[in-house]
Amino acid sequence: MRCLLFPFLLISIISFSQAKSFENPVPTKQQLAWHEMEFYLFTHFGPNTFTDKEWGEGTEPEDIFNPSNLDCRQWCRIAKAAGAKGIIITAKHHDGFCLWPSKYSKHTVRESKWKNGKGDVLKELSRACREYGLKFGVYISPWDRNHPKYGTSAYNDVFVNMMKEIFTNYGPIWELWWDGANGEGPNGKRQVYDWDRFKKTVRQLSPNTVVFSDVGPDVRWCGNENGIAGETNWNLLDTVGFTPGAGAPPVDTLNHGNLNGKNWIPAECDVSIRPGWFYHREEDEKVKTPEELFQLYLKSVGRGANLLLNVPPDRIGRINEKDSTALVGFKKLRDESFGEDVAKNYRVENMKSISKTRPLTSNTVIDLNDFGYQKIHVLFNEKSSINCIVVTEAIQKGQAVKEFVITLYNQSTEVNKIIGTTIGKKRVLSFQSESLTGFTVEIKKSKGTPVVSRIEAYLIPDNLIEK
Ligand code: FUL
Repeated sequence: MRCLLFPFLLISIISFSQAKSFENPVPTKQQLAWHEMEFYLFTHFGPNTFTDKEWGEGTEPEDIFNPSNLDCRQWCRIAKAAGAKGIIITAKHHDGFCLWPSKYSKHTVRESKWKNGKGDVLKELSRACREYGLKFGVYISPWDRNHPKYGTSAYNDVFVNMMKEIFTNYGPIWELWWDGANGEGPNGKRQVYDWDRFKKTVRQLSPNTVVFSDVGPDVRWCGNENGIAGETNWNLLDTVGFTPGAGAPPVDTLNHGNLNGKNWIPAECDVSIRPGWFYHREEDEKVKTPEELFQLYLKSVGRGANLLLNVPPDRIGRINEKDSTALVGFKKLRDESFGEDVAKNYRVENMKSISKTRPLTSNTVIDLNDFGYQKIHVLFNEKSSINCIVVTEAIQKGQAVKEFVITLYNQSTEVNKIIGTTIGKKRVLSFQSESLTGFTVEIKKSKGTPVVSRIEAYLIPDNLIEK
């Protein structure tokens, strides 16, 4: 971060608007905590790591899974160094191989050579996450290309029992990831998944777990695997008549959410640091750069979604140094960019009644309704260069902002206007750097009363401006 003086900022609220009543879904306390996670790692690991496949057939001999020196603590050290707040692992991918010795399958670590069949990746990773203060999450694929019962109703019992094992033996599980893929099993049949039963099982066993699928119930897929949320991103989704997988809403809907959606189901952006989800040595030179990861951060977290970044361990069972170097570089760019909030000392002031002046800290909410105004004026007491503004809505009260305009000023001259739609958990806007005396944030359209909880301003390296 370039060194900046801390200008004294004054915010005055200068235009009036009326609150309207409207249907207003709000996040659960588990979802609110999930929003705070922002960025965490995904780990694809299993037989595919050793066969160089992306989708195993389910017929691979168990012995193929044999990491020579699995080190889940190394994964956690790297996650910490990257500023990631958790790790979600593929406990079972589509090939059906279980990274824990499940009683409900004969295709598991127990049948492999690894540690003479005594190994348990979920045990090692859940412990390491606890040790390093990371949240632990599990991906368990309903599609199973190995299980003999797949394609019959008995398989739904198997899936429920596997989830029971996971919650009982490796909890707390912070996020559970249900992939929507529903291909054929070994008997050529597709499974009819009992999603309601699966959901009830999780709620019963672990009410604090947030469940991801294309359509929630708690977190939705963002509609692509490139890590990019819609610029307009509602945390709301209508789910009646939809199911995960082929029965999901169109990807465009998942990407943007539904403006008037009935349920709070925010978007999570999954993407791999490499071209594939699993480790392939020939992709060692194709690891995303810190700058590319920063762009993804702007297009996911910067649009109010969470970023789930896949970093696959290799055949040793460790994260390759190409990936860890990129991750540490990514963290450095975030620290340099967002280290010093130029706007951190600003005050909210109602021009009509000076008695409403109050300092704005991270815990302060600017309830625009308190003031009866929807335009916030940030005045610098001396000219400052900025190229990035971060606005936050108080989502615990719901999501309201439909359209806003930021106007940059040099004295009374308008320098630039930035028009945006939704804000949500966080909206990061970057632009050509300008020397300014202030800016306004004006809420143009909203569903009911918008509540802005934070405004920050930064000077980030020029090459990091959103492309
Ligand atoms: C997809 C799967 O088919 C991929 O293998 C990968 O796990 C990705 C995260 O989800 O649907």
